[in-house]
Amino acid sequence: MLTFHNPMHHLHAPVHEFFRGEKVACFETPARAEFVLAALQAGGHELREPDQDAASALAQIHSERYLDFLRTAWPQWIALDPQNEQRQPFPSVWPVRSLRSDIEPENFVARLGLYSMDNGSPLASGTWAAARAGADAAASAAHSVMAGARAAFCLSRPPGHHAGHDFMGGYCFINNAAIAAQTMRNLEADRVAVLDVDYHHGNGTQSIFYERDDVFFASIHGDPLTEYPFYLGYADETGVGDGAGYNLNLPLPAGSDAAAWFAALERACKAIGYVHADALVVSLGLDTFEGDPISQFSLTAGDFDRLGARLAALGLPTVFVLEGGYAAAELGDNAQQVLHGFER
Ligand code: SP5
Ligand code: ZN
Repeated sequence: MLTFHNPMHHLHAPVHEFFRGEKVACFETPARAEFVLAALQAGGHELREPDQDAASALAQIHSERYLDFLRTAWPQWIALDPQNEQRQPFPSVWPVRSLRSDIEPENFVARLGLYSMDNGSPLASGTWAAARAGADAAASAAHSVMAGARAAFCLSRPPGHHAGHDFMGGYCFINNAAIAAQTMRNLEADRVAVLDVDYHHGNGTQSIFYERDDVFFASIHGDPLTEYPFYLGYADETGVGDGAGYNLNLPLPAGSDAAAWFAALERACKAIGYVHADALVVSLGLDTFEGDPISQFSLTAGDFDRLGARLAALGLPTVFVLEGGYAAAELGDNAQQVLHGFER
């Protein structure tokens, strides 16, 4: 499968995050993409660097002030103290209910809170460069499919599906799947379906398209009552306004088996048929894998092949966008299985 890989991804390399008050090593690492790149290279897939500029789709998906913040965040952090080069900024205060989110405070850490949904998405010196190049990779994959390729894979990190119109979160900064869907809309596609199979609900993608009927969003994920992102992803979220009926959440209890997962996939695929989508974006999180260190579904390599085959049967021009998946050493094989199943 034609694969657009992000040559800048390694510039986003934060060292630690927090878990239960302890500093732990980051789960979302450059090695993840390197394992996938090696597996696809070995599998004979055609690898290319991005050849499209995502600027126009970026301006449609994210707010200008959020993008300005993201682009300038690291220099502002260093300006506070040159020693910050060795430190990672984390937000410590958020504009929750009753506080004002229309104010842009001067304090950097306060602004970081304004633009973050959690304290689990550390910034690094090259976060903007890596995420911005990832948007180009997503736009490039979308362009290639609209120009006639059967499918394309956007091999990039950091991932994107938790990032909303004006916030980062869940290791995500720019919503690559939304960039791909918007790029397809800007070309020939009248309605794009985004199918999110990451273990975690794609709250950012859902919220970006929630009032739109030209992008249908469906997600299969761990029940947010117990799983991140907790505050979105419930079955009663079906869209509003023009978007009413164009959002489908299929939460499954943590620990659900492959049979339950594929039953949900069948429902999502049926819905994609009902809405007459003419193009598909797959938010391909591989953290549904049985060996994933932070997730609790139990798909195997063989199940990923089956997933790819089922998606191919939809018969739509398809862009795959890499999202999560933290069993790094197995990530390449699992991605390769999806593409193999799709192309079988
Ligand atoms: C793109 C994506 O998959 N983002 C996931 C963000 C999850 N953030 C919460 C991580 C919590 C880590 N919990 C560690 C549990 C170890 N037993
Ligand atoms: Zn995930």
